Amino acid sequence: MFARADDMATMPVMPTVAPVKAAVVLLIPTVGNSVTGVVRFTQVEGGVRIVAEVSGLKPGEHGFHIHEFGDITAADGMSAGGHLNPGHAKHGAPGAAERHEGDLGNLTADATGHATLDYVDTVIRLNGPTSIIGRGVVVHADADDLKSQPVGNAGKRVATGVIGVAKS
Ligand SMILES: [Cu+2]
Ligand SMILES: [Zn+2]
Repeated sequence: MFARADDMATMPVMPTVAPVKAAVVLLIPTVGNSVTGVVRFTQVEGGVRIVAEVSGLKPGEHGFHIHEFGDITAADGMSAGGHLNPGHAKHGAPGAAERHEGDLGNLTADATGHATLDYVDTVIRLNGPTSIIGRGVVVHADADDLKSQPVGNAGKRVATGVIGVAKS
């Protein structure tokens, strides 16, 4: 929308920011661990596609969440806080009727410690008041049981990263 030229002089200049279409996370191991990876979030029809590639894990399931803070300065990852939960819901599975925004379930590592994940999440948002931008991603030592409160009993944090805006 363009204002008429004679209105422009008195109108405040409103910054325009394009909606976020994609985001990326570089996962960095917490102290004493060697888990690394990349997670991409992309806006698609019906939700946000999550594609994760993680390595250096113990074989088996590992809790995988978006946490409240993009602060990954603590050696043990605890500065990322609890699960992203703007709706004050209970912890649950990604497909559950009630869950935290940040509840992405588990990564499943193969015998070589490599895990991949690719699904479309219908709850998380790249834009708006519950946006995941600037929040943290945490990979845990143990499986998320998808029901224990408040965090699924997933144990220590083996890798953390910050969700940043990506070009695509
Ligand atoms: Cu977590
Ligand atoms: Zn949770």
